[in-house]
Amino acid sequence: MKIEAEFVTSAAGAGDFPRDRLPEVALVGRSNVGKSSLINALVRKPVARTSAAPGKTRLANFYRVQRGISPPLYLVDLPGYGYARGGDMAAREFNRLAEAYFARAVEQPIAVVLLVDSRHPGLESDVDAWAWARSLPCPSAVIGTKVDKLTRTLRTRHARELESLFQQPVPLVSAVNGEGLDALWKKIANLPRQTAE
Ligand SMILES: Nc1nc2c(ncn2[C@@H]2O[C@H](COP(=O)(O)OP(=O)(O)OP(=O)(O)O)[C@@H](O)[C@H]2O)c(=O)[nH]1
Ligand SMILES: [Mg+2]
Repeated sequence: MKIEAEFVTSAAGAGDFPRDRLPEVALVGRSNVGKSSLINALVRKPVARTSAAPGKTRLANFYRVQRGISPPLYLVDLPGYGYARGGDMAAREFNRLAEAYFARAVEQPIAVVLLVDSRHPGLESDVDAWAWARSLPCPSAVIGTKVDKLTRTLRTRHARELESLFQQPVPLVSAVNGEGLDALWKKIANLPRQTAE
């Protein structure tokens, strides 16, 4: 399947978001969980900057993506929450940007995808983030990253734990070996137009 992807803009606040009303899929999750890497894996091109050190993505970055004959959409890479070295400043910065970003959900289709590290199910910050995501007027989904790092036994155990925590199937994906990416595409392609539960 042919995938076209291009970086469009970095947004620091309300005035900077695209205005063309394309559906958007926003990736949120702790710093270092693999948001930028997942975008690169989904579009099979290194469009987003990644780093082994947390706190790499500091603005909302918009990538215009078209997969096969599906209508185009934006994948939106948001800064991570819980960026240790940035402390409270980074948390406030994330909140401010996220608030401005998701305020647009009343005007246009935005879906929120929460990424959690499949090695660490049930972190308090992830559970809090899920409650917050569910409170938005947006359809939402949760996925587990870095599944390539799990043994077979842990994969089964953590998949069950994640499903029970988030009360829905939690697809496990890897940006390193591509596992789960086709299924994820199917899940997110129509997500922005679905109604929030
Ligand atoms: N093994 C493995 N490593 C991954 C995977 N996805 C990301 N990583 C690694 O995790 C680290 C963080 O990845 P990023 O994509 O930069 O994480 P991020 O969520 O964008 O982080 P911030 O921008 O700081 O919020 C990098 O060292 C990646 O190589 C994966 O699926 N498997
Ligand atoms: Mg990033």
